[in-house]
Amino acid sequence: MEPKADIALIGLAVMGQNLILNMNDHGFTVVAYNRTTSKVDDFVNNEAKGTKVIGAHSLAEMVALLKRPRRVMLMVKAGKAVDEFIEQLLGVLEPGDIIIDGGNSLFEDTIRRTKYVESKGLLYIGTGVSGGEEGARRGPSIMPGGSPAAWEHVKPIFQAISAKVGENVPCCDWVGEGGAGHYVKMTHNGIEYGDMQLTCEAYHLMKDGLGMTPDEMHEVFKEWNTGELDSYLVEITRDILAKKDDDGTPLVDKILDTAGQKGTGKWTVISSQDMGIPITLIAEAVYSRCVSAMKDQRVQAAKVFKPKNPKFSGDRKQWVNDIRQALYASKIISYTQGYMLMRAAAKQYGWNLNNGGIALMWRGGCIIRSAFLGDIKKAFDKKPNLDNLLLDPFFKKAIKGCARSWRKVVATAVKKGIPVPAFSTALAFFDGIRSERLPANLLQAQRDYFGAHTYERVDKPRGEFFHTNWTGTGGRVASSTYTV
Ligand code: 2AM
Repeated sequence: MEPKADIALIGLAVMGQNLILNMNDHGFTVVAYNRTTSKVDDFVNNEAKGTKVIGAHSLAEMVALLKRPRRVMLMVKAGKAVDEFIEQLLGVLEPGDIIIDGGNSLFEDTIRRTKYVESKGLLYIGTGVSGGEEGARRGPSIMPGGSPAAWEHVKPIFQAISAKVGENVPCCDWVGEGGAGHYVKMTHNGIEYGDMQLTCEAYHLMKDGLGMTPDEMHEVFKEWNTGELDSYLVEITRDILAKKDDDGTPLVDKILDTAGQKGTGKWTVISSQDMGIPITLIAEAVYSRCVSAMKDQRVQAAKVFKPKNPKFSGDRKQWVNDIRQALYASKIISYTQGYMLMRAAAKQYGWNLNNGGIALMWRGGCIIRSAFLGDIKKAFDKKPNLDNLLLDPFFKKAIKGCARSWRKVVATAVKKGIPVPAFSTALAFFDGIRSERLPANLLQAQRDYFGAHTYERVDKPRGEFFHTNWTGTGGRVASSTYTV
């Protein structure tokens, strides 16, 4: 039989199934395969009934159905399963064929796999796919990286099935070489942690500081969703706050306040530590989930240290406006930090990152989709290698406009004892990054004092290192300098 299928997809869990149906909707012929082959029949006879989807019961059968170069996409559990399938596929595919991993793989695995698959003469793509089940079915954000030569072969399929913004612009573009796609997806998840924490802090301030009800806060988020905070997360927060339990009371009040996490936020923070990049807001968001999980300890400590009066005084409408601006300013800081991280990773791993394209890929389809990302895209369109998002004229003006409210909200929350780790770390970062001189001169002196780590001087060229015998009793030998 003449090979007629455009792509094969392995892994028939819900994301895989939905991507197949999405591809089918866009006119592509897809071969479906799964380790447990009974799921192939289940899928073809149920969800995929009446479509052009072809079920395969072995990898050999699957490969024989594919047009060249063959495109095989894995949507299996991250980790061992991906390596095992790559090994099996190398046995049935040919040079020039393309293996795509669309799972939530760690970028370091993707770097390794790209090199390995390329060493066998095939091409590899590791791609982030964001948007959950619904996104996969109707249009996800897709962030592919790997072997650049593979892009032209998957581009028509990926861009057809991806989310669209504006005048049919796909939320999918080439991200960069090696593990770039999965790195950008990981950073997306980290930023998602940050955005969620920021909305939670705004909610906390309104709830405890202003004594607002979920219905009142529903109205606030509804209004916020029409302005510069227009985003999927603000939209779902609006809807969550309106949802009633069976007894007619707000469901949100009945939900236990301990957050879970799957690990991609943690990966982002670990990578930032390796790279020496301060993504303080994402780190606080990850740690805030950890604090939330310490419910028993919190209950104990609350008995001893309960704040006396968390209520803010003054005009409630004005406060809500101040909180909105504090949230917006903090969000700008979070994305500034996220882009700093991706920039450092690109340098470290030799990726030619498509900065504006990343904003566009996140603009629709994924959890952090927002109008705000349109403004980030514009900033990178103007200056593709923008060092620091804060220095873009639009964001410079936005931050300056929010500064007063931002400080007022953080200062009052601190005074009243309402925790705002993300709002306040964002402000601390802002004050740090705009300080021409920080107290690290003293820190260097301390390091030199106890460890002979040396220091540079303001009155000498950079790169010249000095050591002082601070006590008159130490030796003249300095330890070697290093930077993280
Ligand atoms: P299964 O249906 O045979 O379990 C999500 O779990 C998807 O990943 C499923 O399609 C599942 O296949 C697949 N998967 C998980 N672990 C796997 C492994 N070790 N080898 C092959 N496929 C695996």
